Amino acid sequence: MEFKRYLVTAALPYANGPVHIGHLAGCYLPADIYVRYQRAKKRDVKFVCGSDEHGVPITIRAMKEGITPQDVVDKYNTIIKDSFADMGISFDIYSRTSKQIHHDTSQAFFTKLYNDGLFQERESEQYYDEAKGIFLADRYIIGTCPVCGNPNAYGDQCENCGSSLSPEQLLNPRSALSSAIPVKRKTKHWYFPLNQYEEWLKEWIVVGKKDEWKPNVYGQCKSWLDSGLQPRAMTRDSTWGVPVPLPDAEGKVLYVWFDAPIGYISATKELTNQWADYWCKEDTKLVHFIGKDNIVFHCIIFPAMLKAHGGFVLPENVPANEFLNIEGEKVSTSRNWAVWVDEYLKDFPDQQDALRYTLCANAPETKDNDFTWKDFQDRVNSELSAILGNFENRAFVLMHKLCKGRVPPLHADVMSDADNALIADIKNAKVLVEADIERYKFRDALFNIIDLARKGNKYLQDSAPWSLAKTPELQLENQKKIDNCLHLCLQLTANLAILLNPFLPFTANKMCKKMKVVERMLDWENAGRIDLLKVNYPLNAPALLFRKIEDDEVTTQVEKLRANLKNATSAKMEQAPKQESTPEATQEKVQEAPVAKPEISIDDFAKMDLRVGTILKAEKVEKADKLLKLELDMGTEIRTVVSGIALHFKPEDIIGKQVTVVANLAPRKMRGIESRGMILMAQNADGRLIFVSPLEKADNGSEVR
Ligand code: B3M
Ligand code: ZN
Repeated sequence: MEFKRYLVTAALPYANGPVHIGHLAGCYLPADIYVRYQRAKKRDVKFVCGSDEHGVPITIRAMKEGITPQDVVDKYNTIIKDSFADMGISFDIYSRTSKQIHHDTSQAFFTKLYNDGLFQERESEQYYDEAKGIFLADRYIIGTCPVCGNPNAYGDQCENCGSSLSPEQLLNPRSALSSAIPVKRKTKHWYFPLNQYEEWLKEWIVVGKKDEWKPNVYGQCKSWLDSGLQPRAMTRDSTWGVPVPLPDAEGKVLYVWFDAPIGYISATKELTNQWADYWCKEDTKLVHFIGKDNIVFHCIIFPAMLKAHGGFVLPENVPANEFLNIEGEKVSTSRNWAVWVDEYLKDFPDQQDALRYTLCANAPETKDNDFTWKDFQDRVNSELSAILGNFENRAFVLMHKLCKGRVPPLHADVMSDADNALIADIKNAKVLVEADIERYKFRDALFNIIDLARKGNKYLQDSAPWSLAKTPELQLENQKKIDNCLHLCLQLTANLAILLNPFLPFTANKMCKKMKVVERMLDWENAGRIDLLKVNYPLNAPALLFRKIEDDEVTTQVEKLRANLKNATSAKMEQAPKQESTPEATQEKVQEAPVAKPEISIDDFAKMDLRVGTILKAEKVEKADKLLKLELDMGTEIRTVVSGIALHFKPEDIIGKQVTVVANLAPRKMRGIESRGMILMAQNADGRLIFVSPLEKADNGSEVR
């Protein structure tokens, strides 16, 4: 079918904690790439998202923090929204399910199904926590999984074996809130007859979507359908959520997985009066980007709801990603084993594209993948910087040197085979990248773009315009060859900007500024052209597109992860807790003792040369917001030490301080500065740093033993 418009959704994150880079890699970044590409193709596209502000994860977070659910969602909605905006995730709207428009829309949806006589009203016995006075559905209840024996399975799912469960199936059930043994109480709920849609779903998915959907998505759907669908309760006993719009439904709200996907519709309504075009016209392509834990809700339950309601389009595709692990371990929000987007942005301001690049190049598209800080460094330094940045920079430098800072002409009479091959590569890259993006293969697309830059580097190296400039007797002929080479390198640079734009929008924008072209040049239709930069057009001076990631930055981040882990397990989440959409969130972890280092002998200690020194000079290290360069008077010599304390002290405030120095630490280069030694600091529980100084003035260079 020829689609007239696109509606792209990204899963609504629970507003119960900040987002981590696994969320970005899982759905927000691929969705953003897809949308930016559609916009560049000038297609009619709307990109909707918002905070999921209902459900158990929010109320549990509120109980833990001792604040109201409203406080929880207000706090995290802002943090999440800002993180997305700062990372360049370009939603047309980022809404919230607590908005009136969403309450109205989801209640109207429920009412329509109710009036059509679809719901089955059932009274049943459900687990109830007498201590807390609350019914225990979903993740409020924990017990042993009947399938795999995991003692911490949830009332709705076992995260260990993936089985979908109901609270009644759990062995030895206990309340997640009080650990009390629950009792049974009668309660009434409205059930959606999912079983009645089984045949239709089989037809739609197994027959219709088998070859289109990713194997992981199709596979999960198939196994759900094969094991048979059951009616599912679409209401819950709670005071937090969208109230059930019926007269006899006091204390009942819509099940969060009933109202949350309707949030996509409410957000579109809030965005545009034309919302119905996007939701009801058959020639809309609806695409849901999600993580793998949301597949059943988007591929089975929500489509059945839409079908039951009638009048809505169904998702054309649901490209779900797998999970991203961190440094070889599963992300765990309660153990604080995660890289939080808001913290990344504080540590690496202006490095959005470095992260976007790494997360896309290493995206968990077909299997779980691993993010490591070392890999981040390698990708940035040896791909982004060494291939792409290097090519662009060389083209600019040589054009300024050999072509007077202007776009040189292309001389048809001296075109070489290599020139023609490069032109063919440029045209071909567009075709490849386009096909990859249309098939949701964003890793391959990015690889093909970097590969084009790699070809550019090789072409430049083989053409060697700098050596052509050295033979004055062939000056005229050679200048033509130089012109051709740099003309094509610059056109290639313009093409790279277009192709990269959906992936690395900040970089594409910088490239446009350097080429002095308006952003309209980035329209997709311009890709493949080799007349994008006009002959004789003066371009801006060279400047590096990317900076390298230093070893000490990697060390700092890895240490930070480990320190967070220690704090989370020993302080048991005293500070603001993080995202709690994972199961362990509702469990109280057994308190671990702070990690002590192994015993050492006096000889081990004696290996250290600790000495007193005085800070003579302190200055910030350029482009490293954490580092100070210190000059220390060590009695017999002046030493340079680079120290990661810049966020804690102003340079002028620490001059004259006496400090303890590890004087025999092997020298290390940080940001090109050789650091000889390390100063000792104590760190308070609140993170504050305090100098370890002698109580009285000591001689510089005196030994500390
Ligand atoms: N909030 C689950 C999650 O954040 C849920 C997604 C809703 S999408 C309609 O993993
Ligand atoms: Zn299990």
